[in-house]
Amino acid sequence: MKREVNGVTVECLRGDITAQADVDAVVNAANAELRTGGGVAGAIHRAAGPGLEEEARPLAPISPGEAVITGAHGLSNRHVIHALGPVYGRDHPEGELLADCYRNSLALADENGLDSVAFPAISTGVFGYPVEEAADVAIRTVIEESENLQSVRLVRFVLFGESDLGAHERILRGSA
Ligand code: AR6
Repeated sequence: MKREVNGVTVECLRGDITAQADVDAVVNAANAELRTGGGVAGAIHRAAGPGLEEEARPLAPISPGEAVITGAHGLSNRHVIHALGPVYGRDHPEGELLADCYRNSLALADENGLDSVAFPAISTGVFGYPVEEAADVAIRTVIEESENLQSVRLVRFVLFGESDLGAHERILRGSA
């Protein structure tokens, strides 16, 4: 489903973050060291090839809530934005740190003149953030930031599972 907010299309779909060839940047649910990991990070690094880690490593370490931008190497996008989500129950305040991931990633996309950016559900895998809570933070933050964006016109949430998609759609539908 899609909604337009302040001239920005916000959409949720089920899919693989490495198969979003029509967006300028994909966001990586990164680790602090910006190394290949599991989940989203593993999939992005595998698809991008070793050049991604070579470019990203000198930018590490990053802290929870922080984001950095690199080229996309073997991926069919222009950039990868690497954001470190909070570990649920460990990094506090987790809602604020998760919102920072979305804010900082959108700011980087906008500063780089990008039109479109795709996010996975940051922190909801290995980092243990309950998906309904994370979806609420993610969608609320994107909607809040939409009025500040100059260049970004499409924000896509790419959800791996049907129930994750459902959680995001419910919140997007219900948001003002
Ligand atoms: N496309 C879209 N979503 C995916 C994909 C994919 N290819 N693969 C997994 N997901 P996670 P985190 C979903 O664990 O919680 C890594 O090892 C997944 O089902 O990738 O922020 C890093 O190296 C879940 O809903 O990210 C870090 O150490 C969501 O994406 C750590 O895990 C995020 O899952 C980051 O943990």
